[in-house]
Amino acid sequence: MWAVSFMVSSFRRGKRIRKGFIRALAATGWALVFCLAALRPALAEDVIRLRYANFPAATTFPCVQMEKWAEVVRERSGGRLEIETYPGGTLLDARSILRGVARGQADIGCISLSYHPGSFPFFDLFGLPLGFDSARDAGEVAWAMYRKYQPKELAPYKVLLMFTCSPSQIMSSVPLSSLDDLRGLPLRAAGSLSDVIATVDGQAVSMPMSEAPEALQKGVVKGVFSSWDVLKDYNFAESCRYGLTVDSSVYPFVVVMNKKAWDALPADLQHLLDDYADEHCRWTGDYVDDWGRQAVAWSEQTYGFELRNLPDSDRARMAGLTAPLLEQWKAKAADLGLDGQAVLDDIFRMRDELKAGR
Ligand code: 3IO
Repeated sequence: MWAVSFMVSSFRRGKRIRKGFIRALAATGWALVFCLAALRPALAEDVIRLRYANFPAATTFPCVQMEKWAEVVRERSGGRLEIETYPGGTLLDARSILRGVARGQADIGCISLSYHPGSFPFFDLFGLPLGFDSARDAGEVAWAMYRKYQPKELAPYKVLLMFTCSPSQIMSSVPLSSLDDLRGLPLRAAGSLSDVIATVDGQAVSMPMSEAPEALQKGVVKGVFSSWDVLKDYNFAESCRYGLTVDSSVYPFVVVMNKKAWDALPADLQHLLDDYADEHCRWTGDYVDDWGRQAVAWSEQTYGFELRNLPDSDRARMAGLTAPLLEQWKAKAADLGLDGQAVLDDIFRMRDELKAGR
């Protein structure tokens, strides 16, 4: 009998101990939940996920800046903004990103404005020869002009960023040393930069950069008119063993966001993105300028890439031949109700201030 009563009492004591243990466990659990809530990145439902579409290969500068931006906004938002990046046309390709962002197939998209002839009459100007010697300066001025003139062509979007590539050069599978060597040479370009090639009697073949590797491989083009970074990032130096430094125009880029997606963001996150924009545009310009120089050195070492400089007399000739493109742009600006010369004066003033500051 005594044995049975002992067993019952110890069973009750055990039950009490077990109850206490469960309570302590629950309390610790709740404490943990509160701690995690205080230490955002927190509960999954707080995180806003945005889809960011990009067209060129992941190695290229437009995608490098995308990853950098995603990382910075995740950090600065304490994990509340999560950017899902889609490089290399994995969500939308070069020709469909702009429409895709407007329709909400992507929240954010990186656009090379030159791929949309006629759609960006104001920013067509930034693909013409404006005398910039770096992406850093060209991008800073483009971004400043966007904010000052707020061109209607970008009104359907929230513009997050603006930057450009470095001044365009010619990389080719045939040796080049003068402007005359460009006559009839099929070169990959786009938008205003195709107009530049046409004025020097080259044969511009317009296509997005993402289609250039195949065109080069098939021999549809004999070279590329763009900045040096692609020699390495697309391995163009393998087929383009010759470079001609012409220091021509830049390709302007814009990073746009779907307006509804933007309006749905909490105000503090909107401010976070706006506050970071200047710094990021400058970072991108510096990155591509520096990377382009490294790409030339790499191409020389890896493929014996040969670099020549367009002679001064040809540079002057090229400037003369392309000058009418600026006049044509001014005429189009007048149709938009803009004083084109005033815009150009603004650009040149800011360009020279930046040059003087260096
Ligand atoms: C460019 C575009 C995609 C990837 C790398 C790049 N480097 C320079 C450019 C500019 C250009 O040629 C273009 O088509 O936007």
